[in-house]
Amino acid sequence: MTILVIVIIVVVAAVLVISGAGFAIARTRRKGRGPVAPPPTRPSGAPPPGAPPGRAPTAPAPARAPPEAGVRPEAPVEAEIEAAAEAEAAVEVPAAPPSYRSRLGTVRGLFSGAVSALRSGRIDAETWDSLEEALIRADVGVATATALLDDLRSKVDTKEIRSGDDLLAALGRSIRELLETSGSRSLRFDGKEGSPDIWLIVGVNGVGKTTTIGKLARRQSAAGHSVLLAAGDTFRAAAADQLALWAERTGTEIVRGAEGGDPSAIVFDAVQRAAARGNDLVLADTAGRLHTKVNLVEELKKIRRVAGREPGNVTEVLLVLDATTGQNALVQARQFTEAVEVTGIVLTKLDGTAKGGIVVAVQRELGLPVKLVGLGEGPDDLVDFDPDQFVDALLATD
Ligand SMILES: Nc1nc2c(ncn2[C@@H]2O[C@H](COP(=O)(O)OP(=O)(O)O)[C@@H](O)[C@H]2O)c(=O)[nH]1
Ligand SMILES: [Mg+2]
Repeated sequence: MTILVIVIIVVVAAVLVISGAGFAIARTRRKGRGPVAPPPTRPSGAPPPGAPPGRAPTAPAPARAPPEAGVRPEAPVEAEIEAAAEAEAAVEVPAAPPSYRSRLGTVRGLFSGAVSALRSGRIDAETWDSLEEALIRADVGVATATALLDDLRSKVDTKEIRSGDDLLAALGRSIRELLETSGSRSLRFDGKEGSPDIWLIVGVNGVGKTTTIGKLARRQSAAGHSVLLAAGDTFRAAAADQLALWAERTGTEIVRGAEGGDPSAIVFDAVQRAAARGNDLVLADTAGRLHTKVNLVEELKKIRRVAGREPGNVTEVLLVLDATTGQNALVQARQFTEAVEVTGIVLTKLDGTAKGGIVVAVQRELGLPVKLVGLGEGPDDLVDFDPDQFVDALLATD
């Protein structure tokens, strides 16, 4: 009898232990965060506000970081599992860059009707209309769209182009040609001893300057640079706070000053400090107040002058343009290029806009290379502009 009771107790205890372990494993798996990260290589960061959930890898929250908006408080058990997972994967590993095809959905939608018609072999008045409408709505520019289609029409008339597929291929080649640039698309970095490279980031409010600096800080740090951020937008305190958050996330240092302070002084301090401490790259944020245009122009000129003083070496002045603003971006660009010699364009928000054709207009009308494009709000969503991938994504049917 006693033996029977002991056996029953042992069996019940075993069942409880096994089911408890199974439950814990199931919970851990449910919370799984994708593939196991390779060994840590660099400091970590948390996802930025607005980053799609689950896209950015988790990292320990920086001591000063405020709670992320929209993050659900964890239950105690989940918090424990989370803490264990975070201790394991102590640093964030940059995610693979997003593909053009996956992020250009909106502008691709404009072309899908014409592209499907051409793939099925149709070249009729409706196809031409549909192509023209897509090009114009995508903000390629009316004159450019008309010239492009006139050229293709004449090739169809002379039977140089015979099938829908050939026309599609010719269209792709023509758009690709429009994207040719005499300027280099690579970001210039001289890396002279004791003379930090400075990349100035300019553009109107809200286009994505600060976010681009955060993304660049991450990219360039990952590429082995020692990056220092200069909070040159002193117009609002929040602007420097936003940059400070990116500095924490990307493990970079920041030089900031008081709200309303002189941005040139901050950039100057940043360059001095970078030279003294061996940072090889300074990314300088600026304010973009178009409504005080005269001041802006003078301020930018001064920042550019001061940044270029010994030991500073300004190697890029990147103008950030928001693709969703379409042709307005060109107007802004002209105002900025009057003030400073811009070396390249960063076109942000190409994801989620039907105006991706602005990339053609920007390059043709400004004669400046589009160097980088923003394909999302996350820290890894800044990619080199690749015309082949862009055209391929635009005219793909899959
Ligand atoms: N979808 C998308 N949003 C972006 C991109 N770049 C910046 N943003 C968002 O645009 C808004 C303004 O960016 P911010 O960097 O503050 O602009 P700034 O005023 O020029 O410094 C923020 O909500 C960013 O998350 C991008 O490439 N794609
Ligand atoms: Mg900003």
